[in-house]
Amino acid sequence: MFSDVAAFVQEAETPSQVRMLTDRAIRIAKSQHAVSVIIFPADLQDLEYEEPPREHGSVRTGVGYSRPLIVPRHKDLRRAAEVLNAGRKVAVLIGAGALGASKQVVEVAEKLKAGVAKALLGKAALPDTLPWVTGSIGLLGTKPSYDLMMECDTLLIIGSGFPYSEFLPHEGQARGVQIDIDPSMLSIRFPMEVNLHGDAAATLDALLPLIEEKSHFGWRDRIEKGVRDWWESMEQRAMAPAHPINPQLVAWDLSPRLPDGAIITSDSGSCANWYARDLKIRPGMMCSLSGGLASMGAAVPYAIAAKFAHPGRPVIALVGDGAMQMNNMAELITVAKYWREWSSPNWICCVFNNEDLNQVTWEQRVMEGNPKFEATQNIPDVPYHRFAEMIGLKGIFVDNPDRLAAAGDEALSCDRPAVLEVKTDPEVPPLPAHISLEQARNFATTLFKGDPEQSRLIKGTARQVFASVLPGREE
Ligand SMILES: Cc1ncc(C[n+]2csc(CCOP(=O)(O)OP(=O)(O)O)c2C)c(N)n1
Ligand SMILES: [Mg+2]
Repeated sequence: MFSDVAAFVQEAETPSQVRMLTDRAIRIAKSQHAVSVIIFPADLQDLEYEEPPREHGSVRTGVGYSRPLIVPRHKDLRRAAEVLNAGRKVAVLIGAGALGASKQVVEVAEKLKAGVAKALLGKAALPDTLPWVTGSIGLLGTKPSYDLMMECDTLLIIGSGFPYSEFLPHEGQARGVQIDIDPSMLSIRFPMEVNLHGDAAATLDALLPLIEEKSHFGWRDRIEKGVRDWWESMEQRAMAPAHPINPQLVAWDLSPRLPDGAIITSDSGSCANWYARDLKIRPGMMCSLSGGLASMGAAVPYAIAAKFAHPGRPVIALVGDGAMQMNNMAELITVAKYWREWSSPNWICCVFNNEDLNQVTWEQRVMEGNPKFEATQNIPDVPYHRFAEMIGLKGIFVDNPDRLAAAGDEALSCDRPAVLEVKTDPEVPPLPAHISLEQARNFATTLFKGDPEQSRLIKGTARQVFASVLPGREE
């Protein structure tokens, strides 16, 4: 069960193995940034501990691990600098590997007059308040990130394994440099000219003196205009009327309300789109979600872990109702058990109650051209806020957009953890900024195949879908 996700999985069979298993598990977990699993059978737990004997077939182990600083050789840094210095339209893509290198990424982007797009796990690596940060990339990404990649002549990837090639430049369009601490990730997403195996911050520190400051601003100006236009269209999308509440409005409205130092987690589902696109991260905030596996059910456990690691900071989990029913509701009981131990009680679970497994409903509409299949997609309407009250947390319910801001403020200033349940509209499409024409055609086909929500879809938010593929038409 664990082998898919763990770098080390072993079961202890005798007490004398335990020392070796523990020492190895910890060193592997720390050195490989990976999960280690040791299984202790119940009968072994009843036995006395024994040191391993010094004899054939037995091993003794020691403790300790210090991370090395891995920096590429000077000649390779020079090759990378040559590529970056020659570029006139540089795009940077950052991922989780850039989380400790924000300062260096800003410096390199400023020198190169580049735009920076962020893979989902790198969302907190740079704030969205910088005018040349184009936001998320990919299916959950933004139009300026897409344009950045389509129009650049040079691509610098820092600490990201973002895999979707249709969102990266065409081969031959851009020259590439990549920095990654894991050499097995180099040049596997785009054919790179220079592959740098190294720690992101240390490698950029070594590279920066070799980078020439660019003096032409045309590319940068275009990026910044694209970013400004994008945020405007995000605001319009969030303000579009919906039944009853537009889910984009929830994330849009939350952004300026987020306290400094807030930690945000998201579940997998349509809210991951709003988290990726609408939520504006400021300096000092942290955020995450299940990025590699895109597994439902992570938001509340992640938010609990965040609160144990940083009990004084406000923590907010964004969760779909399907993910609540799957496991996150039960995890609220964990919150009820522990919250009094936290130095600040600010912990919020924001539930998007749309009575639908909405992300998949839309995937089936857009990717497959299938209408909503109600038997699998509809889910029961559960009073999540009342469940919260039942177990001693605060429960807040809002189904009127005019009440949303006040409800958010109430949740953020509460004297205990709160469940903020928002009744959201399942017919707002969580679609990429640039859906392909084929996807749009598939979507149009569903309308003729008898989607149960057909008439509302046609009248309502479908305009948002087509606006992104019909040139010159903004919703
Ligand atoms: C464990 C797991 N099961 C299934 C999926 C596929 N999946 C992704 S999103 C989603 C629906 C999520 O529904 P909900 O939590 O209600 O959020 P919504 O999309 O409605 O906002 C499903 C089934 C997954 N990612 N992980
Ligand atoms: Mg849902």
